[in-house]
Amino acid sequence: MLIRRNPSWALPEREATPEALYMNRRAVVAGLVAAGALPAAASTDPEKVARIAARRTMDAGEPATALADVTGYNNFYEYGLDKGDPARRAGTLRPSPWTLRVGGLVKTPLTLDVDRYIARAPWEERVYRFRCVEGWSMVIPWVGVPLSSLIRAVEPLGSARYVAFRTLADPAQMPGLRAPVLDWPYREGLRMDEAMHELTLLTVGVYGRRLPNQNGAPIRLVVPWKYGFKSIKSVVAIDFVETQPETSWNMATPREYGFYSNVNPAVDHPRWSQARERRIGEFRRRETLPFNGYAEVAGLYAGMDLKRFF
Ligand SMILES: Nc1nc2c(c(=O)[nH]1)N[C@H]1C(S)=C(S)[C@@H](COP(=O)(O)O)O[C@H]1N2
Ligand SMILES: [Mo]
Repeated sequence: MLIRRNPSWALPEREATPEALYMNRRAVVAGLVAAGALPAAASTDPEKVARIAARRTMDAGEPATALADVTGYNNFYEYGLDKGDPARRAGTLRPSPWTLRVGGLVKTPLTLDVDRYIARAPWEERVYRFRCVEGWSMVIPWVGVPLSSLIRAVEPLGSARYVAFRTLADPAQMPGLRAPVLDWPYREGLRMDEAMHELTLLTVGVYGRRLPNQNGAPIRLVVPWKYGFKSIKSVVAIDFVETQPETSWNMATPREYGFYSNVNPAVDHPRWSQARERRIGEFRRRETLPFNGYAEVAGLYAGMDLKRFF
């Protein structure tokens, strides 16, 4: 059992019970449902996806975005470029069975059967703010575990300085691969200390259920202080490497999308300001906060020029 510090974002123990209502439905209650005893996700309809027992460990301090928006307004270019395409088209993704390979510069490479992993891990519910580089944002109750737990299990070598992530690239399951919008497979990366940060979440669920396909079933990354495109979906490979890995958006438009892509209202996108954002469900735009409000990560970048390493 992990002994937890009490960082700013942690819930006091007395609030860790689900007083929260999601829309009109009750939050998932820890222990109510035996995770793993349920059928796997294979749906774009969030209501048809199996529940996961999770303990809420973190609250964003503001209401979650409506389920219909979280699962209906998506970026998942493997299914098209329109926000509604993933919900309409990702039914062809087969998230079960799913194998995630973790390797590279590690002592103990690992091949995960994701269904079994979901049945076994001590899942946490964390309500994070989520800011897309396009200027919209949401508040999303994810179900996941710190990626650090998986990293520790594979015992990275001292030479491992970055972590590279890769999405499935199967044209039979992903019609969008026919269009050369990005250099498929979708790839992302983090520096080792970013990957080890307690906020970096290896995510298998949303709103107390397994991820609907359009949200990156069956397993994805969520890095809440970075622009949304760093939160890579439907991951099949995680590799520990020595040098900064190539990442899809950076390869496509290096002037617009840096490797770090920390949310930063002071660094504009070349084609628009990043000073403000539209929270989906609200009308007025609100100010964007440095690191999306997760100031505790600032130490990761001490001494770095964040305009240069954008
Ligand atoms: N494989 C893959 N991962 C991806 C994307 C994508 O197109 N393909 N889009 C990214 C972008 S731009 C965003 S904003 C988030 C959206 O996540 P959501 O649909 O669950 O809100 O996924 C990110 N992960
Ligand atoms: Mo995004």
